[in-house]
Amino acid sequence: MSHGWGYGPSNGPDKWVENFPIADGPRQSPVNIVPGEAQYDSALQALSLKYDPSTSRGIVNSGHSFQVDFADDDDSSSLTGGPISGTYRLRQFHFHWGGSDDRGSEHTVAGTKYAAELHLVHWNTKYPSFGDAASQPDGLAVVGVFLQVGGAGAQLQTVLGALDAIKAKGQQTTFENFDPTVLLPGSLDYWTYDGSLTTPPLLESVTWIVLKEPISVSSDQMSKFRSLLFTAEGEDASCMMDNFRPPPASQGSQGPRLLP
Ligand code: SG7
Ligand code: ZN
Repeated sequence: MSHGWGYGPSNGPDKWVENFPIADGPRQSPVNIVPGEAQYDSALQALSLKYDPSTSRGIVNSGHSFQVDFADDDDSSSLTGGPISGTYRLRQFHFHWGGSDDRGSEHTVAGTKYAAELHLVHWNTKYPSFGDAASQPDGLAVVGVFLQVGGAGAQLQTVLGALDAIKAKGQQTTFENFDPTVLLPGSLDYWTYDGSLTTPPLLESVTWIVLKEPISVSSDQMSKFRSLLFTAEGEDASCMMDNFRPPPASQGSQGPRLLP
């Protein structure tokens, strides 16, 4: 993995352990969620997501995905309730997707892969900054939303419309007045477990909150995701796709606790 991590045969998920030994750690993500094995926890609260559109700032091609960044200097876009204590601020959202519609999500549900997965990344305000929180066991909370191929998602189109301006790695543009609430499904029912970042450095700092209900995306919209490039301007173009870490092939009996 001499040229940095990625999603190819020489630097992809199977190789990450060489530079990031925590890849074999006890609370790694993603996982295959087996609904029948999840345990109901009556103590869990409803999720409360309150987002202020005035906090959206910009959209950037990171070379691994693209993300929409938010101002996080106050609590105006934040997550409370659900499995977490205190307040977690929205930092960014991004997606993972496949090279075809039959794969792309990181979490799977009873082995089922979705075409893509949206991640809304929040950090615990008991720490001074996102950077400090990212290495704490209760530092981050990521809400995962599956994208299922069907009718076009009208709200998703606002995001996809910005991608022409950030085709290459490192490109960015402003993305203002966007409320990510519009990307959520009707029901906020969720599964939760303690896990990790799904990319290097794979830090075991994430409370995962995976929504049960998927949102809809058309096959045409999925093609738009794949028009992005992993590569910078001037390099040999490589289309951004299959930028997901799959769950482990077999999940040991020490697997995560899943709660509905
Ligand atoms: C994506 O997923 C990016 C990363 C993110 C990573 O590659 O959005 O964000 C940045 C700033 O590069 O890493 C620390 C972090 O948020 C992993 O996030 S994930 O576990 O939710 N998939
Ligand atoms: Zn992610």
